[in-house]
Amino acid sequence: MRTKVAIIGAGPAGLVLAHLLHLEGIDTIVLENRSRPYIEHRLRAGLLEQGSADVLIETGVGERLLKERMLHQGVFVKFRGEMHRIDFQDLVGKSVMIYPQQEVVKDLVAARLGYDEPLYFEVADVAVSDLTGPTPKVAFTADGRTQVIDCDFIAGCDGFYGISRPSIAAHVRTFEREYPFAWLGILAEAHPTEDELVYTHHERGFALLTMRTPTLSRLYLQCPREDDIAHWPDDRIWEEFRLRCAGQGKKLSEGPITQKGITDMRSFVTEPMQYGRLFLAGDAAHIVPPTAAKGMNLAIADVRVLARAFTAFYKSGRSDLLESYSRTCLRRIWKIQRFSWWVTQLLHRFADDNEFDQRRQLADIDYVTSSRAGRMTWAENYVGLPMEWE
Ligand code: FAS
Ligand code: PHB
Repeated sequence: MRTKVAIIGAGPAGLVLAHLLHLEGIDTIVLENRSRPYIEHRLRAGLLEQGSADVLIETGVGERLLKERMLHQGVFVKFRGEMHRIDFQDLVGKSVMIYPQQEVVKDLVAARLGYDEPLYFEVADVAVSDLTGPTPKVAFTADGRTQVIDCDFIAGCDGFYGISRPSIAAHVRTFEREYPFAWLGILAEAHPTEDELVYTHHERGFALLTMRTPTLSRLYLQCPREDDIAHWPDDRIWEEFRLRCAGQGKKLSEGPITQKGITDMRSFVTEPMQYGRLFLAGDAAHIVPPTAAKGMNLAIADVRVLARAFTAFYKSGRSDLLESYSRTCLRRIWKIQRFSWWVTQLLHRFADDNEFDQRRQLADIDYVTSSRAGRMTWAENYVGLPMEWE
């Protein structure tokens, strides 16, 4: 098998990259180790920045997004039981939207299969080799047969637990921060409590009210790192949300819980994001705590940079953008790592915080919500920082 760019992983990074390269006439093969139903129903991110949505809309895969997205002009921050709105339109003239990651994946898989380019599901034993030569290879097993792809480049879009980053572990450095808590997330058949998201600081712990549709709510609460979902029957979950979300604002909207799970949190960056002809993108290269809703948006930003670099290589014979891929991505990635860490430390309870730290944290939230400059820093980071060329 032969292609220009072999893409490992059919998440947002791999599928957006494949789509952008298709539009440039650059052939690719996409390898995914899960089934199509699995990746199209896996509950992940919910919030898209305008920049990410624009990529999908402008490249012809945003029709359903335009119909079904829930556009938001701001968010609420709640602390001491008081609601404070951060108005994105007033502060930065932009908005964000709820359009679940699995819907993005469905739209891109449909497009890929529509223009009939190779996308292999349920592959196994993916392995890369010859990364520093002119023809790197990707071996994999599909339908019991081992196959090898000869290619010009490999895009490692296979997420945090994929094989791409480990394949170049000897040639990269990683930087990590773990958090002393996790998120318990639920999907509930209940209309969203408020029209916009509510980020809540409470002495019992952080809570976030978000949504998926006008009749489906997505809610998260901070829980201990090693917590077990078996310890959280539905009535305990709702009781905890009622306690943390008490105060100003509408009464918590409750309903049958259809999914629940615990996600751990980390900040993680790989430098550089490339070795030889292998390029890492998205979660394969970095992870942010989900607090600021940046994971999927960062993945799309990485492949916008990578697609421009591949296009310059094939259209103009330029390799400079490929050589500078990591540097271009990492400058923006570290700013978004900072913001994701900042929102997480601002709103979560840290068990080892003494009374000074607890009062300092409340003053921090009070400053951010009561000062226009404070609200502006939240708004300009949250709606999406500009890409290098913007
Ligand atoms: P992905 O992990 O989405 O995609 C990688 C793909 O590669 C997967 O389909 C995987 O099956 C495949 N793969 C892995 N190993 C492979 C191999 N060896 N061979 C072939 N294929 C392989 N982000 C937010 O912004 N907001 C959120 O609320 C949020 N919630 C999350 C909840 C959970 C439980 C998790 C795990 C992540 C969450 N994220 C959230 C982050 C998430 O949305 C990621 O940032 C986003 O999926 C990144 O996209 P990709 O880089 O494409 O990686
Ligand atoms: C989500 O809808 O899953 C979501 C939204 C905003 C966040 C985190 C998660 O900050």
